[in-house]
Amino acid sequence: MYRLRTTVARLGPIAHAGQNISQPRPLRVRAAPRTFEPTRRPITSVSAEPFLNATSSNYLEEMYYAWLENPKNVHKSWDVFFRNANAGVPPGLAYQSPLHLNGMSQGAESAPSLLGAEANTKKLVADHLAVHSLIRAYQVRGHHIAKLDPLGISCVDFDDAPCAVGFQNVGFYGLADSDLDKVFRLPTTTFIGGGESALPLREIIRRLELAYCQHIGVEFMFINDVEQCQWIRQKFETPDIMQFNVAEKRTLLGRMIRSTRFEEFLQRKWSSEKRFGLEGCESLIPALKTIIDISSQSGVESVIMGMPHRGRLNVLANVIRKELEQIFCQFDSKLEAADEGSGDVKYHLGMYHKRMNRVSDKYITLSLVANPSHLEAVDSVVQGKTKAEQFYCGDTEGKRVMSILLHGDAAFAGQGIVYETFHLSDLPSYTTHGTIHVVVNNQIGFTTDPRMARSSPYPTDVARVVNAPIFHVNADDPEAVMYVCKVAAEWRNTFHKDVVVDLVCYRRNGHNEIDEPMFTQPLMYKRIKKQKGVLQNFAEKLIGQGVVSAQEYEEIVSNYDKICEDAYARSKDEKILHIKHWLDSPWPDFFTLDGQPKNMSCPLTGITEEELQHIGNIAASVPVKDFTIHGGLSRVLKGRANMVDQRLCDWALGEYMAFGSLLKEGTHVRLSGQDVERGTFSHRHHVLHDQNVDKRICIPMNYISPNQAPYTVCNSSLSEYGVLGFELGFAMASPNALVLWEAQFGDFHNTAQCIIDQFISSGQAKWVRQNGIVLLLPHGMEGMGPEHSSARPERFLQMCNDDRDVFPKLTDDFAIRQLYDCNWIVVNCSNPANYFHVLRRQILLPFRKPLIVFTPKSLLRHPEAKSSFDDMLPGTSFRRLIPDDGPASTNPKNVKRIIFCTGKVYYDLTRERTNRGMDSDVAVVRIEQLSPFPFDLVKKETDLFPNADLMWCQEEHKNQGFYDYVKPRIRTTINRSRPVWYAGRESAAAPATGNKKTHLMELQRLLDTAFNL
Ligand SMILES: Cc1ncc(C[n+]2csc(CCOP(=O)(O)OP(=O)(O)O)c2C)c(N)n1
Ligand SMILES: [Mg+2]
Repeated sequence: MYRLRTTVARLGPIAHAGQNISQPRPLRVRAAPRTFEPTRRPITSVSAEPFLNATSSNYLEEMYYAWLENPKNVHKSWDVFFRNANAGVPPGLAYQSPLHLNGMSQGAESAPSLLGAEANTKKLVADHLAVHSLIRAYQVRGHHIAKLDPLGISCVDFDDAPCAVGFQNVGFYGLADSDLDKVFRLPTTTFIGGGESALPLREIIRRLELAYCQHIGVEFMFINDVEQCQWIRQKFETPDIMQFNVAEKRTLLGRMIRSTRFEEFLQRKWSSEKRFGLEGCESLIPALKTIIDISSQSGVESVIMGMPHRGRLNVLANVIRKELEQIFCQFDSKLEAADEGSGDVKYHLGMYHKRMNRVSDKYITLSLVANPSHLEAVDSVVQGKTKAEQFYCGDTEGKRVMSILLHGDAAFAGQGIVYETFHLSDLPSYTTHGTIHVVVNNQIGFTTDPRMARSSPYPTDVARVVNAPIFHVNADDPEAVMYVCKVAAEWRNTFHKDVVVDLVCYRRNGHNEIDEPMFTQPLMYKRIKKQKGVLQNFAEKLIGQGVVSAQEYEEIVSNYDKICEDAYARSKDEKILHIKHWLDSPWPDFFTLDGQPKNMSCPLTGITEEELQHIGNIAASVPVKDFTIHGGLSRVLKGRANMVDQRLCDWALGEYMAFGSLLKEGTHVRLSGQDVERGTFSHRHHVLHDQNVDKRICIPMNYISPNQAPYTVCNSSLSEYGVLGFELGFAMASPNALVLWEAQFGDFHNTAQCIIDQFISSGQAKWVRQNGIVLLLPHGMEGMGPEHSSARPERFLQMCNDDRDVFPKLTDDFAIRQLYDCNWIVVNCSNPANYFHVLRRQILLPFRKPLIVFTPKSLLRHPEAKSSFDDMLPGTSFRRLIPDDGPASTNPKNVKRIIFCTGKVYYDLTRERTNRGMDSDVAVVRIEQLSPFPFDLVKKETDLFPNADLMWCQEEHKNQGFYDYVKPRIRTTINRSRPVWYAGRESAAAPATGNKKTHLMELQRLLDTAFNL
């Protein structure tokens, strides 16, 4: 094998050299005479071996393999050539004309007959090469002419790339009609021979047409891996490979009946209700079921699915097997909502169901992730959830848990998140070991034609970036669909890589059932109206084949109709809608049986001195032997060791303490985002790199305790939308993990806005699903210009669900109740201890809420922004508000002003206050938890300083930052008895100036305002 590789490799450059100088082969008219050199030209290094061009290299490889097996397998001329090449004869000299072989006389008198022999050999080689090219053309471009479109109107534009296949095009390859009955040896890169190694050209073409140009179009030749290509060829080229027995056909028919009759039932009962029906793509249901059957047979126990609106109810009913009455009752407008939150419409809700798979006889769990209207947004969420399930069950190769993503044609091509998700597919910390993508390609997006909706020929071209094979299939041929899905599932379970099934279909109705498609696609819809239903066609076919009788068929149909009718009758009894029944990720052990928190208290979050010391020591050391770290890093670790000696923490060490202690307590911690391993600001260094050994790394956090939970820290791809969605999905799988996503700078979160708006802030209200994801958003005005300053706190605060005008009832458990009621928690910690506590609280709470943390930049190294171990010991906890603890607090009646602030500006304010000698006049109070707003603690402060005026100070511009959120809440707290003044930057369009001097001037101005009493 090694010898083969090296020889072929050695031949490679010659081949290319040959290609460079050889003339392009002229495009021939049919059966044009072939031009061969009648005599050998003088040998030059490359022109002597013109057969070694790129097209023929596969043929050459063939010959070479055959020669390796036995030199007699090939013509003598090849034998000599390979012997010479193997012996290292330089390019151009390895080839010897057959004329000169076998000790033949080179006398002038024998020349004419020998010349004829040479010409024959060359023609033989050239014809084989031509046949090989033809086979290859089918493999590469057969899908161009496959009959994929049930309507026959497809306008897939291949930019006029020629697809010269078929009997009529043999001349293109230099073959003639007279060659059609000649027998050609088949290359090993095809399986059309079945058991035969040679076939007449006519049969070769016939078999290739069957394999590549019927109802299945296979796109795969861009895959670099030979084994994978061969695998696919074998699946589609092997003669008669697409065979189904009677039982399989009957199962398929049964599934088609369910799929079709379900939509018809809904149409009959609720003709004017939106349901985004599947009509025109009914074979989606058997497609998914086939994928699930095959996957279950190969050991998959859990399938996580994400899908858009189209056919969703049908998938719930017939794939996941949600009780029909639960679906039907959703159409009842009088149904009362039983759960908290606003709920969502029926075609967005999720589902989780464990059932027996009849084909494999094994249990399988199916879940459909709830999703917003935003098409494709759920893609990376599904991937994250899948990854988490794989992680928690130790499925490192994706053999037990897998994902299926469904797409619409317009959305798959149009939405960038699709591309971002594909790019996660092969990254070690993000791979789910292969996703099966199914595209409902109804050749329309709402009212827009594909030619206006994408620039690529197929909607699926985006998948080519990861070399995923793409199987296009005419969805009006259920057997072809079933076969393709079987192959897709086998592919995924063999290679653990993504694969795409493109169901080319049509949409029988408008975008929804009340839309009129004739306004915009009149001709298409005239055609659709004439289109016979796929079930009808298929049933007729099977009845014709005697697989099922007409009577039997009618019976199966009426049986299913009755099932629907009975469920409909039962659905009338449902009076209350439980969104909880539509939960995609239940956490049964975390909640009580009713889905409530097990208690309403949160333990204190401090840890012992020993733990602090131990984790600190780990953070300051390299826990493996013979590991050379960078000199600069040695200084960082030394600095940490010094801090531990002094019982101090900076921000990075505080984070270390939080993660380390949670890990020690058995909580998995996963930190993901761009450059998080080192930290954008070079402060974290959670992954150490050996300076002498390539790729040798050490993660000290995994050396805290023998029984600790694993720590995952992973630099992500440069994507926010994709990666945040992924982490949200990861956090969905289990409540017992601290899952954090860090933005490189806070403002970059806006490219993930869809995940924040549609899932994080409103997910629980819509889908009664809790999620404890943590967003770390570096924020702060450091004079670094508009792009890196603001994590846009105003946006997060504006989406908080607490009422600014209502002063809440202060009960003993007010703080935790408030957390329970909120849609998310927004904090801006001013010191490492508080950051430590809020991270730990996130896990120790008896419920889960998303946590938004504005994190610092310059404070990472600010000498004052350090915390003592004392603030992290048992008995300590997160401080929602940090009161002034200086001179002002000792004589509160004399205090003239309370400045409320949050985050880094606190340090500017206290420095300025001291500089001005106003420590007794002004109290500076930090609000660390902005939302839910600490009404109780703010009231304490305003009560404490009765004679002080109130001010909110922020470094952000007035129309940004925290002001608009905080001010009305402070006013509500004091019953609007005092004004709340503002010190901060003026309103502006950009978040910050790009000019350092202006920045400092603005800062001074706001400090002047703050202390202008
Ligand atoms: C991100 C996003 N943009 C716009 C829409 C509005 N919209 C809903 S369906 C639809 C067309 C979708 O077409 P396609 O993906 O082909 O799915 P089909 O409805 O044809 O099954 C559009 C534009 C949306 N839901 N999400
Ligand atoms: Mg569409």
